[in-house]
Amino acid sequence: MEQPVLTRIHEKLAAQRALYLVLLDPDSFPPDENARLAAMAADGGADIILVGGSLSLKGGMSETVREVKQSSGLPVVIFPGDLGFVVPEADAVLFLSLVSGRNPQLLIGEHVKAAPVLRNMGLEAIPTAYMLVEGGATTSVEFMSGTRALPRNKPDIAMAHALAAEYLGMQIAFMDAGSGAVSHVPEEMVRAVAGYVDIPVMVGGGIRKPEAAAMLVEAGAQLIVTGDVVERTGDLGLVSEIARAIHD
Ligand code: 1GP
Repeated sequence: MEQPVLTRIHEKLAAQRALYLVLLDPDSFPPDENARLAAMAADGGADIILVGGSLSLKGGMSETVREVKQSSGLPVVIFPGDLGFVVPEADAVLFLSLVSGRNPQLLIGEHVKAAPVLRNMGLEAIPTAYMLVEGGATTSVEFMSGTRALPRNKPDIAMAHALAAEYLGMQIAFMDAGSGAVSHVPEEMVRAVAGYVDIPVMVGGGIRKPEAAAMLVEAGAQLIVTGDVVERTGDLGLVSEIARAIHD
């Protein structure tokens, strides 16, 4: 299977130390407002737009993805809570396995349902290990998935999960403290995991400041995700500063 978006990620990582992914949630804003935020993110230096979330109460994935893609000119990758988020307008989908949990539905069950749908849509699947990390509050992912987060003070547990995911063939290790987390994934955990696996480490959840993004990249994160801070502030200056902190 061809993987143009994943290939592009690796090409960019050969030239710059990390990439900036901005997450937009179709439940937060209507498509035109998300399109405006996506254009702002692109101006600010974002590399990829993620669209998705844990729950979809309002729908609107197709319109959002179409408008976000058009306004930003960036690759749009779905960050799915479930199969309902998958639409053919996107460039790729994070094919997430919730490896920090022990819920078989989120380790293989949903994938069996999703795989033929992705194939029929011609959507690139990026096999991604999703590791939920304690962030100081109960997250939507924790509640919806019925799984526990990895303890934030146990880097060894995170290391073993990421390595197992790599050995299972997953292409990205995504450590997420969940949207709006009080505390982002600890620097020490990122450093430990990034030094232990060969696949790129993605980090998200509770990253609100350029300094935090820079510190996590310094620790070895190659893909940094912010959602909440972009949605709440819509501030081009702040997004540009975060992008610079990630890239430079
Ligand atoms: C959540 O990692 C993403 O899954 C983004 O988190 O909204 O806290 O930036 P924030």
